[in-house]
Amino acid sequence: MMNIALGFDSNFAPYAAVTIKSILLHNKNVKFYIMYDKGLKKSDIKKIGALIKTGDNCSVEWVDMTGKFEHLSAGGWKSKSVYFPVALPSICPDDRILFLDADVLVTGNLENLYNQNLDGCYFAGTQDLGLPVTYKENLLVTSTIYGGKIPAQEYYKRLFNYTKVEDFNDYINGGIMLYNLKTMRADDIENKMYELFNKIDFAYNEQDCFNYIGKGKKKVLTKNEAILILKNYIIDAMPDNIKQKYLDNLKITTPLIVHLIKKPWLLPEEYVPYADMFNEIRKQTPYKYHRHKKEIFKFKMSSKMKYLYIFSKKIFDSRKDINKYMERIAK
Ligand SMILES: [Mn+2]
Repeated sequence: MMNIALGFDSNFAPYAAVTIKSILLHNKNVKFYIMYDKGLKKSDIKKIGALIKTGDNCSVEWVDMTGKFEHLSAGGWKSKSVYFPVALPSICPDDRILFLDADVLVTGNLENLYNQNLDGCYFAGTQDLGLPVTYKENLLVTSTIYGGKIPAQEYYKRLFNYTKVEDFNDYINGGIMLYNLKTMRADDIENKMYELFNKIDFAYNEQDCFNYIGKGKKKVLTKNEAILILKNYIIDAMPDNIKQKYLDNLKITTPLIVHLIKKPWLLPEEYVPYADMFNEIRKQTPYKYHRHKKEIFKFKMSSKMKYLYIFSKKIFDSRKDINKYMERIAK
């Protein structure tokens, strides 16, 4: 049996359904832990619950997180849902759980990944190839402990003692994380993280906090296990060695887990790797007719200033588009 956790609201339910369906297509005996609060409608709970029931020996535990993080003093703009994964050690009594963002696709059987050796580690995850860009470009990040906006290099120097891009080699992206709950509980990581949140306003929320507390106790997944799909402006600004890593990741035919940080439903006019897979799986969910408003093309009709709305049928996924994309980002 595998435990898999997700947390989302009604805005993300249609995409979470794709993540869940992608898991069900290749895996059986999964227990889902779905964390939610008042942002998730009953109708979505019903739909997602019914979808999970179609899986082979799969079940779901709905975990109501309402009010759970009232004692945490995160910046007012932050949704409390950023803390959902932090609470997993006290939610799931087993030794491990796989947390996935609701913008993730699973392409195969997760058992080997799930059961890998995690001795001495709190968690395993994929390297975040976006943060080295933020660091190299010295972009402003927000952390109120340092008076609001602060250049990334100064923030990571003060907090993490990072001094170069290579220090991010084991900086894990929070969207795909395999937790060693046993070790985390033994070291009381959950409560230590709550204490940290009250002391430090992390720029990248729980992701920064996990990396901070997990120093020396993180395992980086291989590119066959998990990759990220990043936005074009991040790829364009990548240092050469990071860009090479990213391009190598894209050459993997079927990484087991794909995190769509560049979301096909927000950029229907652009080529997004794995968009065709996303669209295929979406057809098999209760949300098959749901479209984000950005997926609806708007055409101006003649001079009468009327608008014609047409559902976008095509997400650019031909070989030609892939080649064009690879050429463009390789520049
Ligand atoms: Mn994500």
